[in-house]
Amino acid sequence: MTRDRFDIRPKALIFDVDGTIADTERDGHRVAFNEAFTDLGLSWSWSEDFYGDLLIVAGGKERLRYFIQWHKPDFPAGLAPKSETQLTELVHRLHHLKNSYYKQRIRDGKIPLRLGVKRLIQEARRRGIRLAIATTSSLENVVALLDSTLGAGALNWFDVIAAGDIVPQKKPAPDIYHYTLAQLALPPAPCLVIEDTQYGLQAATAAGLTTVVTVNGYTKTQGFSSARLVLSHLGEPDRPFRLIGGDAHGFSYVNTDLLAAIASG
Ligand code: XBP
Repeated sequence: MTRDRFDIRPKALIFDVDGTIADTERDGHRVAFNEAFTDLGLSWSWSEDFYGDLLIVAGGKERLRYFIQWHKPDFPAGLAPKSETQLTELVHRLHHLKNSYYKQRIRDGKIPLRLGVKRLIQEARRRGIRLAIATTSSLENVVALLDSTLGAGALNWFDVIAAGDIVPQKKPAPDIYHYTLAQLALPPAPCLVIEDTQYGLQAATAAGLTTVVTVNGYTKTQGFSSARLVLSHLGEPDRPFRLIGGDAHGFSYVNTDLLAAIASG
């Protein structure tokens, strides 16, 4: 497939973070939450499978609050919150601790980028496609991940890093994508999104964006009917993706030519 066949190059590529750029949910946030629980003397431990169930709630603080309110875990004497204010304080304390452990894991190199992510980001830069991030995750975590996986200075490759509590409603609400488009000063049509979850796809689609989904262990059974393309991962020249849905235009890994083909409709 040659480049000249598709002349509409996307103007911006917007990446989700958790599960899309790296498997941060299973290997990062989950493990770090467990470390935070132990630190505070809580006997709670989230298994890989159970964490998958908790992912029904987007946002680390929101997920933790949901767990405490709905799963009613045991508390050691004196630590059980007695009011909404105390619950909020506990959630913030645990989340803060979790983020410290999470960033340490990132700095220790325990969470690599997913296949093809670095190559695609570098190629997009060379071809003048603008880069952005749109995530539910906290800004500090995103910064740590980009810094340690792409190298110091990589933050500057991204025109927009839209993260966490910057918008009123997290995914599946489209707020974070509306915000990202406003910051890019672009309409949705010339932009493409890479996502990994149904919530992320819902958010991007509601903002009018065309989306490629790369599934992971937690999301492979979710429905992605509004995605343009559904893949096992972005792939590499010697490690083709598995096509799950959509038209891959004969490509075996995602590069800017495939993105141009998608942007051309
Ligand atoms: C990511 C999330 C986040 C992370 C942790 O969603 O749901 O909650 O699990 O984030 P997405 P915190 O990939 O769709 O952006 O930094 O809030 O703990």
